Amino acid sequence: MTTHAPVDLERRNSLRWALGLSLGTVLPPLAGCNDGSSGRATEDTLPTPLTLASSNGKLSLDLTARYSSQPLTIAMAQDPAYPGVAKSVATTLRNYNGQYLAPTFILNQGDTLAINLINALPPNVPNQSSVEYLNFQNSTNLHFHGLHVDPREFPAGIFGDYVVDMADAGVFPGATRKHELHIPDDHTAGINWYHPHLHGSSNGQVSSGMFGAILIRDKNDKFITSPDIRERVIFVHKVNLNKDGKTESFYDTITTATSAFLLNGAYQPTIVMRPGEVQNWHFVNSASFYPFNPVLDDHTLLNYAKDGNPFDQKFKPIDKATSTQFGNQQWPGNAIYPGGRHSVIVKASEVPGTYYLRSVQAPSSESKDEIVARIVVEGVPIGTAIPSPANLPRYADHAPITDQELASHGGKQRNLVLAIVKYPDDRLAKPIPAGEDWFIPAKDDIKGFTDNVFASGTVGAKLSPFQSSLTVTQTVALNAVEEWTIENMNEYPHPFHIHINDSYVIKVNGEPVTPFWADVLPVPIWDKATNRNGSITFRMRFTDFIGRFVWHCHALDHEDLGMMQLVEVK
Ligand SMILES: [Cu+2]
Repeated sequence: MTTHAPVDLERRNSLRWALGLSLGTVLPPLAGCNDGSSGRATEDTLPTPLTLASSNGKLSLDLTARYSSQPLTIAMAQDPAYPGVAKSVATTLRNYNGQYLAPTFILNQGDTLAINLINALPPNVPNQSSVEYLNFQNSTNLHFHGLHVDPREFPAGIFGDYVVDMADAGVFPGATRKHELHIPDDHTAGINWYHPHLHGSSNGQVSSGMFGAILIRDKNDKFITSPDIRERVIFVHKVNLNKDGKTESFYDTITTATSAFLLNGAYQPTIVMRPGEVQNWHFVNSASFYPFNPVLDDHTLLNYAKDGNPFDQKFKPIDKATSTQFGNQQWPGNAIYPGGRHSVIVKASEVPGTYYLRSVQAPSSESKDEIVARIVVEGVPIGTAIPSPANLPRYADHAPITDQELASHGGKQRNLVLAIVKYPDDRLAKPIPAGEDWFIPAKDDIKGFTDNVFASGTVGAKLSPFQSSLTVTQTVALNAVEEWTIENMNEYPHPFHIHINDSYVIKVNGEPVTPFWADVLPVPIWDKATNRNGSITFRMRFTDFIGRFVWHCHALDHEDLGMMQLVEVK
């Protein structure tokens, strides 16, 4: 990968101070090394997160959750036209380090990431909800989505990728938590991200803007070698603002109108490329519910990694034709569901002009086509070669999981299901545990959510929501290899996510697909005509780490309402 000289010392030192950065380096924005002599007339307006890199194997910093105020230009309609109708809104939102865009961390394999998570949010507001566990909107914690690291608090007081907090615990306003993560020497190179994961407050906090990227580098990675290839982290996000420009409560996240997509906080920004230029984009969907299904007019996006997992030395081309089709299935497998990441190579047309990046409607999606960015191709042509997919790195722990390996490592099969059911329903476990509110009461007047129970469970057994229970529902032996099938009882492709270990997808609706590694999987929807649940089947290696972590729906509103369960590896 490209390396860059650090920014000048004075600026770096003041940034270090402002960031509470004790070990590590502030890098200039991720970029290729085009020097401005390219004859560009148009300004590139896609915001760039600050980039912090490890030095001597360590990145150590304070990450402070607090409110900050900034104007955001947002549009409420998903506009298929450019420019869309947008307005500037004064917002006051929870985010990290007082910036709408949190820093990107760059780490090498084998590095240590030490974070002092400081909760500088104001006290929790009592009685925002009659559902007790939704009253901790300013308590928080931290998840490192996509990292294969220790999930425990070990030793005492030092937290790994630990999210096993009760809703009324976690990191309270005024409290701090120390995280220390050791990235394995053979960790996959690619895009991951960090965000809060406290049951009940994750949707409000992530919606507000509490998220940032983590790029893992592999020094032996030969895929991108040209310094002319600009790398960009692109968070695709939607906001839910109340009349005061805030996202205060869980209710604000589901009872206010959802904005059109913002890219790194900007509405329909302009990305400038030279004719023939190659760029490397990492899309991260940090929206709560909606898929991002990218199509660039007159171009093919060369998808080379899903969820930070490089494909097996080939590209998956993304264009209008592939946006609704996955193999022979009508399944939104090419769309980026909440939590998911696509890394793509894009080579600008040789023909100067304006092209539009769209999020097009995915199968089984409520979203509409919208223009999310303008791509202006201008200036002096540059004939950058497309990196060869034959150079995509391979990792031993992401080798295909064969039938033989599965059989020789336990090979347990589990059938799980994600479900929203209307209360009461015989499929739900009964009775309702004392003191647990299982569903949104009608008196809270939440359109569409009243009496819905957001649950999950084992196929053939009763369903239950997570709520405040920290009961382990699946126990796995360390080093086991298992095959899990996740079913979906609804008409929304709940994006299944499991922490710590990646999934090797082998089947969709029981039909074999070209296998691939992922950590966010939209599960095909329930089929009305045949009354059959949709399903996805994958294999997992439970290597390296014991401890408790979660699997859940990454539509964070569903997660907060209970569509989550605990797994323990021991
Ligand atoms: Cu869901």
